[in-house]
Amino acid sequence: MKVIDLRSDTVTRPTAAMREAMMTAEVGDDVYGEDPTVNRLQERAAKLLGKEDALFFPSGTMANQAAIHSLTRAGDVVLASKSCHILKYESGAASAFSGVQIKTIGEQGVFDADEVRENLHPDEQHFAPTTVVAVENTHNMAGGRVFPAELLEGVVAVAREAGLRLHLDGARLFNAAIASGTDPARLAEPFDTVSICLSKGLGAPVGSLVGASFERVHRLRRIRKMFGGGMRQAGFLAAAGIYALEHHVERLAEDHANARFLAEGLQKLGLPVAGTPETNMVMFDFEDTLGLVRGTRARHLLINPTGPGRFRAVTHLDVSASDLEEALARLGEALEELRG
Ligand code: TLP
Repeated sequence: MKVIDLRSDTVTRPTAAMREAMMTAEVGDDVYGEDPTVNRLQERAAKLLGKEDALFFPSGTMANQAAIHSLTRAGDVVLASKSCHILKYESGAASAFSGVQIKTIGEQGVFDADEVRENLHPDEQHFAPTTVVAVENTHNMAGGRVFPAELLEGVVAVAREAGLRLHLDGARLFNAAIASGTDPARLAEPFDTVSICLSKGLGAPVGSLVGASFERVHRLRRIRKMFGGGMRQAGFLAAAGIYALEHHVERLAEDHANARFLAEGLQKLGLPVAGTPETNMVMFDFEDTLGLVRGTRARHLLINPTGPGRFRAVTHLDVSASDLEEALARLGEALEELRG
């Protein structure tokens, strides 16, 4: 029985054509800046993001945390959305490595200008300075939600006026770009640092980048080395990333259509779905968390809970519409067994 894996879009394996690109990549020592394929990827990413430069990182976590490190000083407050990845899923790195406090604001992955304004601390000895606003687009725990452009505009205006810096966790920025029909550079424009992941919906095995100014990328290079992310013949990985940027961006629309199809199917099975999926994630509820995990696993269907009674199913390059029909059939069986 074929395993259908909806745990995340991180589970994809490189396609044959991507492996070919990796195998034939020209490489060099990237710590010396001499890997031509890494350099090509960085130039390409910088251009796509409308930034002066970009730097290749081994993971989205390191990319985000290096960016935060470059934007803050120990003791600063970073404003971010509830359940944001930088706080919830990065092992406490922001406090451990940068000594910053992340304060969460808003609901469902988004916040507005007023919430930023309310959290600007007066310049007085009792208060930790709020220095950064971090946005996650699309927002993972809000079910792949796109940060609404009109809200972002207000947030950016308040942040800039108060002299704050802005970071974008754009692990799934291309999903946001495709779903909203907006150029990724436009989505990235207000931010000082923008992280993107190649190893999520884009289907590369490894790799993230941070786009920023020349000056900041210079700083990030040192931070990357300090965090242990200076890689040598990384061109083999960068080649997969270039392939992904060339061939796997437009097709994200398929994943989004598949997520909507899946959401409809889940609803037909009597599972409440949290809103209509905007991108490639479907959040749904079922009370017996462990029961459903066991029932689906027994049928070679992998879906992870994100908390008690809440599940996240993610569509990606390695699941087709017919795999999803099959997934719904297996889920239906598991539910029948559980509902008795
Ligand atoms: N997200 C993973 C898990 O860590 C939850 C997933 O399966 O979705 N930013 C965002 C918004 C992310 O969703 C992720 C990974 C990262 C950063 C970190 O990327 P990696 O895993 O490359 O460190």
